[in-house]
Amino acid sequence: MSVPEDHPRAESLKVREKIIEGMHNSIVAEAGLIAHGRGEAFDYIIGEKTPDFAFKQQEAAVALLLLAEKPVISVNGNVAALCSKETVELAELVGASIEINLFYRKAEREKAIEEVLKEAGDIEILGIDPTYHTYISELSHLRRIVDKRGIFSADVVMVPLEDGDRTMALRKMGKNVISIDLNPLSRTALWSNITIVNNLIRAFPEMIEIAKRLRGKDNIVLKKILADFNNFNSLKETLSEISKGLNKLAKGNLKDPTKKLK
Ligand code: PTJ
Repeated sequence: MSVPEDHPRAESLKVREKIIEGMHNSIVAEAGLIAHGRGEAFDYIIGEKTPDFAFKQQEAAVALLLLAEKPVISVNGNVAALCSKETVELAELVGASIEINLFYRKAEREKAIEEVLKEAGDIEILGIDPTYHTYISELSHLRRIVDKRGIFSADVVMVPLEDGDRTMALRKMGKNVISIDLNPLSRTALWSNITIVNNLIRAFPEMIEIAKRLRGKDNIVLKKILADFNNFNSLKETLSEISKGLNKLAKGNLKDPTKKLK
């Protein structure tokens, strides 16, 4: 469907269309539509723009990616449909590998996601060649299949838009996990080393700009950014800022649009 430009929620509808198109092209799982809707609800609450707390989370995440010896960005259907170009650009800037890792794993989806990533840039895509498959023993579902050259041997794994048990398993394997999740209360959010509470459609381009700024910096500068960051405190700050915003609305900032009718 083409979205009317004068629709008050045109931008949000365009993103929805990308997800729906992704589902028809086998990139997005059916459940990915539900996940997207959950994300939309949280995004509404943070005002559909990047809050200050998310800028700090994004900066810490980029510092960790730049300091990593073997960073990997894990891609699923929603990420591929919304941010394939940005995923490739960020990976190139921070020297990360890209690995496809799906909950609803099907060869057809892997192929479609690989194609869209390859269109975005000439980069090797891990996770789909069975020669290199190994398993995360803690997991019983299909996300357990990982690439020996990628997630399995990585020191830092970025998991935008994730279901929580893999994050827990990766942490138990000693890996550092960066997640992007609009729900600050999810298991993914609570178990990550760095949780970015932002929409990935804003987080990725902003992280690209941060990576360009931090790339040439000394490791001491990057380590200082990380030392100043604590994920649990950051999540508490996130919840506090969200509550403050809602309280302000409740106490008078919410404008009654129907007043125009009187
Ligand atoms: O592509 P697959 O097969 O790997 O399947 C992926 C899905 C999305 C189906 C799977 O990972 C899943 O079920 O995820 P959940 O458990 O629904 O979690 C998704 C989380 O991402 C929720 O907390 C949402 O609030 C959040 N979310 C959704 N859209 C966005 C988002 N966070 C950031 N940006 C978004 N655009």
